[in-house]
Order: sequence, then structure tokens, then C-alpha cells
Amino acid sequence: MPSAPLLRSAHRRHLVARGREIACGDRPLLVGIVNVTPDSFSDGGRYFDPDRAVARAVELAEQGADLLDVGGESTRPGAVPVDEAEELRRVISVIKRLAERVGIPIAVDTMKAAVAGQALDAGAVMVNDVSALRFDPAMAGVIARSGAGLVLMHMQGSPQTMQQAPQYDDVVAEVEEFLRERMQVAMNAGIAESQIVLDPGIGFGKLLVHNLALLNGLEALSMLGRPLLIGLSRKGFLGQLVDRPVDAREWGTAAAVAVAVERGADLVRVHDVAAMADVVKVAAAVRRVRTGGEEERYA
Ligand code: HH2
Repeated sequence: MPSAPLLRSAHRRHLVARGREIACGDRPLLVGIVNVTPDSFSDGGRYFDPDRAVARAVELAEQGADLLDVGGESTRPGAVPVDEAEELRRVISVIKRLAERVGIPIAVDTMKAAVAGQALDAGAVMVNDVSALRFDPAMAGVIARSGAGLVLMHMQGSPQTMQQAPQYDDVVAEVEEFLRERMQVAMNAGIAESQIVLDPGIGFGKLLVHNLALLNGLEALSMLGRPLLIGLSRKGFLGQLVDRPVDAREWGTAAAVAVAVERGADLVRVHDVAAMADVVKVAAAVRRVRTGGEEERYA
């Protein structure tokens, strides 16, 4: 178990996205999900209309989102891939309008370099690439040249195949090794360490037991020295635990978000920003007292 001062310093992390400092570590950040898709697993179709997507994103910002993550391609298990022209049509106008309306940083959730490039031109400052630079060989160059923030996420297989037979000997060690290697690939391509965020990829090629092990193992991943993002909102593993449909998993999400924050998540990607803001505040206070010796703050 590392000493408290080590954990404390490990938790103040410098994240820079296109010259913009994003304060990571002092308190966990809420990343509001904006799915401009007809088929996302939990809210597919609800915000497919661009006006609705913009209205939803503005609402999330007003509820306290620290960042917005705008995506035009579902990555749920078995999702049908979207071509570049269609993905561009879905996300670029929404990002452009949002960049004029909200002050918080905007990320684009895409595996395609062309979508990332145009999203950055439209006002995004981060790219959330769930393939961790493995899908599109041009992606690393776009990130390096633009100075954009970059989320590198672990996934075993592809969204089309990932839940067929996920297999690990030691899921935490394997995810850690993968993220270390992808971070090295990114840096070799000219991306600065300060641009990088890491994500264990909950639900991406993982069984229930793997997702639970990763939640428990977040502190180990935290030792990679970069901010940790976790996306678990309404996901299937919660459905397995609480036996509820996707739109009734808010309490399950709350419990998992609390554990993730207490274990070291720096950014949580959620659909329900208003509710999760309180969850994050409470869990972050518990973490601070445990890892930072900040009891006096709550005396
Ligand atoms: N999860 C989803 C999508 N993108 N990105 C990161 N970095 N981490 C995640 O865990 C993650 C992600 C899946 O959730 P959602 O966007 O709600 O659904 P869909 O992919 O069906 O649009």
C-alpha cells in the first residue's frame, strides 16, 4: 500500500487539451454524455436530432458537467459501424453550436481521424478514442499536431465481437500493461504525456467479474501517473447485478460511481450529471480524507 503522500501527489495531475488546462485530481470531474445516435444502448434515438442533442448538452452543462463527450457512433456490443460521412454529419454541427454556447471543454467520442480533426476545428479540445489509436493510423498525427487531449481506452476485441468470449489471466495487470503500451505509442507519435487520459474500458470485452476486478483495481492503474476516466453509467454489468433495464440503473450507477471515485477515478463519464454530482462529492470527500490527510477540511 503506497503511503498517503505518494497517493496525494499522484492525484494532482496536469491535463492540457489544446493549451487549455483541465484541473484533474483536486476533485473528480463529471463528463456528460451526448449521444447523437439512433442506437446507443441507453439513450439511442433520444438525442439523434441535432437540436435535441444541443439542448441536452446545454442542460448537462447547467447541471454541473465539467466536460461534454459528444459521440456519433454507438460502441455498444454488436453495434453497426457508422461511415465517416454519416458520423461527421451527426457530430460536427452539434459541436460547433455547443462550442458557441457552453464554456466547458468538449470532447469528441470517435475512432476516426477525419472526424476528430473536424471536431477539433469546430471547437472540441479532446478526443475520446475507444480504440486507443488502433483503429485509424492517422489519429495519432491529428492529436499530436493539434495538442488535443486524448483518452486512451482499453478494449479486448472490437465492439462487434468484444462480448463473445472475453478472456484474461489477470485483468488488472493486462489492462495496465495495455494502457502503458498505448501511452508509449502515443508519446512516440509526438503526443505529450500531459495530453493523455487513461480508461480501463468498463464493458468493452469484459465479463462481470472483469469489470468488478477493474473497479477494485483502479488504484493500481492510477500508478500509471495519468488521470483516470471511467465510464460505467447504466452499463450491462450493472443490469446483471440489479436485474433492471437500462433506464432503471441510476442507483446502481450511483453505487459504482462512488466506488470508482473512492478508488481513484479522476473523471466519470455519466448520463445523469445532476444526480451523479452529489455522488461524486461524497465519494471524493471520503477519498480525500483517506489519501490526502485532509481531515481538517471536514472538521
Ligand atoms: N463507454 C461508452 C462509449 N464511449 N468512452 C470511454 N472513454 N469510456 C467508456 O466507458 C465509454 C466510452 C458506451 O456508453 P454510451 O456512450 O452511453 O453508449 P453507446 O456507445 O451505445 O453510444
